[in-house]
Amino acid sequence: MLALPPLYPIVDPAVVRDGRDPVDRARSLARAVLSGGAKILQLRMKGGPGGADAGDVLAAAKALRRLTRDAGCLFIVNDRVDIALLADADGVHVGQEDLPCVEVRRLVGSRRLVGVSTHTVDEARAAEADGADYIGFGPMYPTATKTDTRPQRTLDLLSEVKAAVGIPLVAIGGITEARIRDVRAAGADSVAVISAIMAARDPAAATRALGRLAAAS
Ligand code: TZP
Ligand code: MG
Repeated sequence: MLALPPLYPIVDPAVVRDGRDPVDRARSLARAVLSGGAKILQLRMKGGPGGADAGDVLAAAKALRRLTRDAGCLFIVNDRVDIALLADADGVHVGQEDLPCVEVRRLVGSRRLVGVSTHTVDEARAAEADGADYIGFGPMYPTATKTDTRPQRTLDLLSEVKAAVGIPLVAIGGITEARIRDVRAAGADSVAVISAIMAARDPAAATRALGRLAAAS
């Protein structure tokens, strides 16, 4: 079975609006996360109205692929199977509203990882049956990063979902230093973090601190 690093940082340049080009921002955030010791990193750059152009997402993915490869870090692309393949990512992460897991697996083959966001025991079981390598589960706590989330999940439900599947579970949503211990104790194999790293004054230090806590709990 896949052994996921206990901290799963997600680089989302939209969380920090500093007037810089989003590709530059993604690159410098990824550098910081890697210098903080990340062993897996996901690029999340949403498209659509007000979002990133596909060309920018591809450019960022290619840049992050180079950086993660040099650092010995797994690289996952959110949503976009095409961009994951073009950038030679190690995997792709899809939600319930993206392409179905079975079809994603057909496209990426067995060599790349497929992660699927889930919110219920049934979704988690279906993701595993459809060939996912790991599941995301959340949102565990209030979050401003994703506005179209399902209602907050409980730690008890996390434990139930973890017991229902044999693949690793990554908890997500509002995870901070103060919350890592509870989420890990409930059964999360890994914790995905966006704003507690992206919006930190020092994203490298935040990654290091969160990574240490995640590994110790
Ligand atoms: N899926 C469920 S909650 C969430 C996603 C992508 C956002 C998590 O971001 P943050 O800033 O760590 O709460
Ligand atoms: Mg998605």
